[in-house]
Amino acid sequence: MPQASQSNMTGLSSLREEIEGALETSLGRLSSETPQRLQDAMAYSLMAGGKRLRPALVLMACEACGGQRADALSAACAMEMVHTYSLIHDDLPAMDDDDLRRGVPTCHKKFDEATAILAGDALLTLAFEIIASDVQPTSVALDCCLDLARAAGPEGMVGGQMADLQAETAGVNSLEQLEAIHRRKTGRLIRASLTLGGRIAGASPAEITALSVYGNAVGLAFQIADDLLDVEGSVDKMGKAVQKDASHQKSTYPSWMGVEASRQRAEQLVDDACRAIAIFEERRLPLEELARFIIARDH
Ligand code: GRG
Repeated sequence: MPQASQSNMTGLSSLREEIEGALETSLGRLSSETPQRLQDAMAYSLMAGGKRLRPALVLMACEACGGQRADALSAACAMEMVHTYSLIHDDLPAMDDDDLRRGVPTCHKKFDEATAILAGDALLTLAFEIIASDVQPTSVALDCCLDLARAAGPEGMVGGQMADLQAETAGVNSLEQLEAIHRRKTGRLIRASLTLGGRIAGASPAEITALSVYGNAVGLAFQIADDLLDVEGSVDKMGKAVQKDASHQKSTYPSWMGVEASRQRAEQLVDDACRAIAIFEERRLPLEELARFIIARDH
């Protein structure tokens, strides 16, 4: 198995440039009907950097299934827009109340709360507009919209965020409950990134299943890595506050099973993910490398 270090992610680095360009272009499509302040706030958060993992997963899944990357670029941008909306809203005083995100002041700090709420709303809706208008044929666009709505909505990310907020006061009673929250809050969007890429490539049902199994495992591994980085990471590298979980006595993988067992669980999940994509043969390699990067990263 190839080892992913912090620096050998050439695949991800070059995709990142392509994704940044496509994101710029997609914002450039907004007309003067969109108030300038709203455009500025959307662009501020969307273009503030970030690892671009979800759009990279869309593109890699598309290529793993034999599709053309260019056909999946709009869906990749849409996925990053939904992710960025979730970060903007999560940072608001009513939720996590964070001042720093992606190494810069959070959207509501740079602008104001109302503008940040609207910038998040605008990115979420623009994502669906982009898929509906750009993905061909229409039946595939519909499938992509459905996958994304189910992943981001009440049974997915928004539901997971609600459950997470409730758990802050009611507590978490088991590791299974913690996993169920994470599967919805972060896992579903990661899984949808893969199925969107697959659908655009015309993947078979077996290929969509393989991508979903990989997505579930990688999504959970990503969350465990995020919990570990909150314990061991630095503000400089992460571009956001760290050690927030412990100071809020939040249930996390390290708090349930300790740092070493958490790391082992993440490694086991990545192995499971890599096994699931064996059907893609040589074309599985970028996805395999990304899975290993997700738990080796320092930000
Ligand atoms: C507000 C509807 C709503 C949902 C919020 C995703 C989320 C749900 C909250 C973010 C809080 C958080 C720290 C979640 C843990 C995992 C996560 C999503 C981290 C941020 O994603 P990265 O590391 O960020 O991919 P970049 O900046 O690299 O894109």
